[in-house]
Amino acid sequence: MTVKKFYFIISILLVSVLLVNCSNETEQAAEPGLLLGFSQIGTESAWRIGNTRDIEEAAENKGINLMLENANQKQENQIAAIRRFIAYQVDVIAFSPIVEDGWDNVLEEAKSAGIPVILVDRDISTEKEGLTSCLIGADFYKEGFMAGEYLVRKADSLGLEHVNIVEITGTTNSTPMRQRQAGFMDAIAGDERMTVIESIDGDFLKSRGAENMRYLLETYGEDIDVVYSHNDEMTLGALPEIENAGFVPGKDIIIISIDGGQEAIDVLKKGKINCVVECTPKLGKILMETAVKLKAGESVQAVIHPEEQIFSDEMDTSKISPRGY
Ligand code: GZL
Repeated sequence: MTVKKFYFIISILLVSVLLVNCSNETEQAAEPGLLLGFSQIGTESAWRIGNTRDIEEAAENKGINLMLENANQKQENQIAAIRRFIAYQVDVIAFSPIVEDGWDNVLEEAKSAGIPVILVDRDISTEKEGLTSCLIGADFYKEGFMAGEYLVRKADSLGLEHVNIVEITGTTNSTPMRQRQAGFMDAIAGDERMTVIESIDGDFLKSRGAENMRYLLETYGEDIDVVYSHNDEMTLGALPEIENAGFVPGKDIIIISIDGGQEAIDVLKKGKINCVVECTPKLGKILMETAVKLKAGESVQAVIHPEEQIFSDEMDTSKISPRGY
């Protein structure tokens, strides 16, 4: 074999190895990104807006194609969106159910289409097995329990003998409403000083928080010792009503709230709210990681709860770092 022929054969071999590598790389690059359909409840609160933003950022960071639909607080819009995701044959469906009931039919359709479903933030109530793969969201019962435990400590520190509580709840039949109420009631159950004089649905909305607080002040006036509000929006709606009625929130009336958004934390720092239980909206990263695992056919945890804390007038609130929502 001449030297010339030897080098020719070597160069052919080198070029073919390079071509094989390139084709593998293009196959890897051509691997289609995951398509995730997400039905979001709406834009009812700073928490919800922060949650949407976090999910969008996490999808972008992970290279996941996100089809996000806003249901404007209507369950029928969420059901229609899930049906569109099925028709579009997305890889994974995720949604935050505005209420717990009424999902069986559409989730049976997703199951029949072989599309895994992730619950984000809130849960569903169903007798059927295997409709969803995972719930990623807060332990709302624990949030309510922490709020109740704070009130017991506050009553002790103030030497209160009777504590009249009004509760402004979130959307009736939603998971956060049901469990924040259950946790709070369980935490105060053994304490004879505590009386819940009325619970009223504020639907997590600022306007309803104000409206409900006006009614409660007109009805019970100075008999109100505590407002337990299921989210910051309703709390922020209630505060001006309390002041308009001549009471000092945080002093004349103990104010307990949940979410932990920046606006409520700023009011906590001014002493007009006494306690804010954190409910983080930052679920995007774990959602994307879970969606990738499900698309790959891997098993995932059935329930994933983020770590959460409590902010209150028991601590140096000046040290609370920026909240990001
Ligand atoms: C809680 C979430 C609730 C927030 C509200 O995870 O479902 O819905 O507490 C939001 O602010 O409207």
